[in-house]
Amino acid sequence: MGRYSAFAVAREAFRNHKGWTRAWASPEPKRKYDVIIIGAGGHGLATAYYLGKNHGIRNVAILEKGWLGGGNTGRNTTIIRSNYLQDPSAAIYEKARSLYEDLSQDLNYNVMFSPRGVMMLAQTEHEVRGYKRTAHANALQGVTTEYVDPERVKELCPIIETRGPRYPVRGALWQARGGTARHDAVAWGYARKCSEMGMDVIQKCEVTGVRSEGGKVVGVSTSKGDIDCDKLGVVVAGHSGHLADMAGFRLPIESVALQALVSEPIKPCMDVVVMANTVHGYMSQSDKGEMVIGGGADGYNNYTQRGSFHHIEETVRALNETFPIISRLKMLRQWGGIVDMTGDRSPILSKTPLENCFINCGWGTGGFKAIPGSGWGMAELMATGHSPLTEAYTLDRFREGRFIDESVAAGVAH
Ligand code: FAD
Ligand code: PYC
Repeated sequence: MGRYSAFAVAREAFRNHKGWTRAWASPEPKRKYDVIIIGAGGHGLATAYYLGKNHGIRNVAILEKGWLGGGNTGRNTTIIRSNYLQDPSAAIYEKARSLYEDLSQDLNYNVMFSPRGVMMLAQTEHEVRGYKRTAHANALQGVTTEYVDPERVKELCPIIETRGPRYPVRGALWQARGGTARHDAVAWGYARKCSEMGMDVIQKCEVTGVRSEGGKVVGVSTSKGDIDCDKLGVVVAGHSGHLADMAGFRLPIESVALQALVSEPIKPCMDVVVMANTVHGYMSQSDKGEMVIGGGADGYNNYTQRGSFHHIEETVRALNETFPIISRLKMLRQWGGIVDMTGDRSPILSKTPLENCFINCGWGTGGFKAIPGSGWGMAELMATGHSPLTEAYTLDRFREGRFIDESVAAGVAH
């Protein structure tokens, strides 16, 4: 699927409007559900959707303390790729990428998936070796990527200065079927489908406690009262530590702000996504013409869901050398989200010490791309107790030392 015109987007929004109403109206919670999912971000909503679609479990509530997609899902820079190194990562990220290809049709909602191609620049010898290695690993995993030389980089993205003084471009890892999608639409599309299946998407409903009996979850306390459930899915990204605390266990997660910014809109000048991980910067152009720009995660733990001036300077300065064209652009707005980082930069999709309580977190700086695959696997895990997609991502791996090291692929989080 290619890009959509503004008209097509407006028409789609109009058609979809009727379906939104129920989700936005936030029904009053019932007293008891088969499954409660905490967190109406992409991962929580996708989990609920595939519970209904793939496993016929529809007596489900998704509880959200704010609004639909108001967490990281609506704050990210929408890069979708599956060029990771380790086999379990390739499996879940490629499953997600392939589901994105047909997601608009599946949800009957235009998520504007745009497979425009993603390249990760190699600007040091270390990166050249790392990305060549990833390209070989991807070939074995059935993930289509290639290592390209600087001439091809320039062909794919003419605005790049490949001969930069400090970090010349030595090549890139290129994934032609990677790209972007509209982040809000992903949340809205899943929410509407959940709502159509009879699930309750309840906004402004903060979970304040997890209730258990005999080591087994029985429900949650919320700002709208107590609600019972047979199974609980905790899918709250940067707030995972708090929720785990309520459920009586600890997580190897650190919460950090990740910031991004957009420029004033300019004429189309870049139709691929570029990540420059050595200098900590990445950029793409939105359909409106804004340059969408991001850099590294904050260097200290915090829950500050906002942007900061020093970050603009750091990120834009880093990118200037590779993209001299941005040096005189005006920046329009900036923001931040709280990302949930694990030590090995891989997620956790797992049972927990509390029976029937499951957790999906640790996506850190890179979970938008994973939403459909994560939802698929998490739903299978919650419905059947096992999923091939999630089996490597247990909490136990941190105790047992079975890390899934993705610090190179995570890029902005390394
Ligand atoms: P969220 O969308 O944060 O959803 C969790 C929800 O839980 C929130 O809505 C929150 O309000 C709710 N919640 C929390 N506590 C409670 C409670 N007590 N009760 C009820 N609800 C609660 N990933 C990529 O793949 N590509 C990118 O280009 C990319 N860029 C990024 C850029 C930025 C600036 C940021 C911040 C992130 C980026 N990411 C990217 C990462 C990606 O956004 C996240 O990994 C992903 O969105 C996480 O989704 P989620 O559903 O787990 O979390
Ligand atoms: O995971 O591809 C990614 C990403 C890019 C920017 C932030 N995260």
